[in-house]
Amino acid sequence: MSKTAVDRRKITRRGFAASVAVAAATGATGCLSEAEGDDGDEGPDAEVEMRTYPNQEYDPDFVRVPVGGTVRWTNHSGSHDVTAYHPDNCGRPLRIPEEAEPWASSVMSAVGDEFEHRFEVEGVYDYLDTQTVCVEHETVGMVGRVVVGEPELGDQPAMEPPSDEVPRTAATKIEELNRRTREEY
Ligand SMILES: [Cu+2]
Repeated sequence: MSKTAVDRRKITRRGFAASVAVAAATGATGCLSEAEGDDGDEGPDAEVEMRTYPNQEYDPDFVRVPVGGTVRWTNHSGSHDVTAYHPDNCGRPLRIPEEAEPWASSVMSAVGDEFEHRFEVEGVYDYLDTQTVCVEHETVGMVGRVVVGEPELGDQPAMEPPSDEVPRTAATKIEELNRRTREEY
């Protein structure tokens, strides 16, 4: 039931974005190929659902986007946020590129609530659900990863083993993400 609501909203928003892009491009050129229409689409490069049911998780927990690409997180169930692993956020350890700006969404509680972030700096980014009280969903392993571009893995704080401050379930997840990231290279 709620799944349907999320899907419909995505489709509606996509359709709207695509039609705006087509109208703008057609107005400028009077002619539009399908490829140009795709370029004009303002939709995200990757989409992630935030779930409480059946599991407390970001789904998928690992996405890749090009440099300058965007990720959209949409709430499926429960309430969650999307917060960069960074000392500015609840004093979490640094697990995003050193040159990148940390971000923190507000808590999203309604089905279909969305947050979008653009990634301008190449690298590996880990994020967590802080629930504004800083650890609640991290303790159940609600963490995810975005790989932007094709970074040199040896330079990435996110590729370090998780420090002792990271709760056990989240640390296990991060170790798994590190394995999967290395396997892709
Ligand atoms: Cu959560």
